[in-house]
Formats: sequence, structure tokens, C-alpha cells
Amino acid sequence: MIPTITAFERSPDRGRGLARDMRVRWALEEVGQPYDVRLLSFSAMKESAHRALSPFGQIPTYEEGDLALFESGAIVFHIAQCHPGLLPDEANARARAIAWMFAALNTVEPPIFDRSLTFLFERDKPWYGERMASLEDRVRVRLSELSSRLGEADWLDGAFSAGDLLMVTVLRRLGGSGLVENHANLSAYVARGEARPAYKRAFDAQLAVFNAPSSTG
Ligand SMILES: N[C@@H](CCC(=O)N[C@@H](CS)C(=O)NCC(=O)O)C(=O)O
Repeated sequence: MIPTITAFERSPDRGRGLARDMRVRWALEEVGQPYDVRLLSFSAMKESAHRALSPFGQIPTYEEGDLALFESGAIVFHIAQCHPGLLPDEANARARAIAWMFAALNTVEPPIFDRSLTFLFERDKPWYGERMASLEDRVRVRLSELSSRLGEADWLDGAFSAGDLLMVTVLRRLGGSGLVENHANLSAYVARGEARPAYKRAFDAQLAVFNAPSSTG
């Protein structure tokens, strides 16, 4: 059965692949699972039909037969559980890869996402400079810790896993800030993720949506 995911009809990131459908697309491409995409306007995301799938009126969602999921991490986890390739078979290695999935979304993403929100929506506030400095300090600490753990390895724990997939998508949100570039191993890690053929297919697919003539102008 071909799953259907949802994505922005017009992504505010202008095709840079920062919206969270990107990680779901990438996971599906990694495991070779074809998928359909239903594109949503910002208003459609808040209507009851979509809220039945996503209580918070957000993308991405995932529908496959009787199953409807929201939360990109849960969706990537489901894909990784249903197909080989994104989680190791050995039980302890699998548990560690899942720990990295949580670390990406629960420990590394929050300060990075807060920084993005502040940069996008709070630049006119009198306290912007102070707030940004404090958020960037928090991001720097996390990156430094992550860099120490990664060391010279290609991936966070052995072979590429769903943990790496999520971590790379989280770090990409810092593109242009120079923060990742302070750590050569993290820059190389992100580049390694972006060089994967499955990543490229997912990126091109979301970019094609942005470049397509829009029905809403
Ligand atoms: N924790 C959720 C966050 C989902 C999320 O924030 N989606 C964004 C796009 S990346 C969205 O729909 N934003 C519009 C909104 O919240 O109204 C996940 O990982 O799926």
C-alpha cells in the first residue's frame, strides 16, 4: 500500500527542505517506499479534516490503510520499524539508534528551533539581541557536545540510522548561521547525509513542489 504524507503547498523555507516533511520523504526514499503527497495550504492545515489527522494542525502526517500518524519522529520511527535499512537488527544497537532519534528531536532540536523562531519572528523586539545570544549559547553547547561524541566517525553509532537521518535534518536548520561550521566533523556529517542518494531524491521532490506553479499564487 502506498502511504500518503502531507506537506506545505508553499513552504515558507522557499524550497530549502527545512520543513519536517523532508525527514519523512528522506526516510521513505532510504527504504525504497514510494509515497503520495497531499499538499496543504496554511488554512487547510487548520481545518477539521486535517486536524482529524494532526491535532495541532501541522504537517507532516502519514496515512497508510487504517493507520494515520502525526509527528515526524513517530512517522520516521514507523517507517524504520516496517522496513529494513534505518535501524540495526541487533537489539542493543537498535535501542541506541532509537536513543539518537530522541536526542535529535528532544535534546538538539529545541534550542535550534527556538533560535529559528526568534530569528524569524522576534527581530523587531528590544530584547532580540540578548535573547539570540542566549539561544546561540545553548546551541553552541549542544553542538560542541555532539561534535565530541561524533569524533571522527561517519555516523553517530555505527551504520547510518534513523538517528542520523533526524540529526542531519535538525542540524540543517542552522544553515547559514556558521554555527555548525565551527565543528569540521559536524559540517562533514551534514554533508555526508546530504550526499546520500535518498536525501537528494527527497530534497528534489520537495523543491519541485516549491518550483511548481502555485494554485494559490
Ligand atoms: N513536532 C512536530 C512539529 C510539526 C511542525 O511544527 N510542523 C510545521 C512545519 S515543519 C508546521 O506545520 N507549521 C505550521 C503550524 O504549526 O501552524 C513534528 O515533528 O512533526
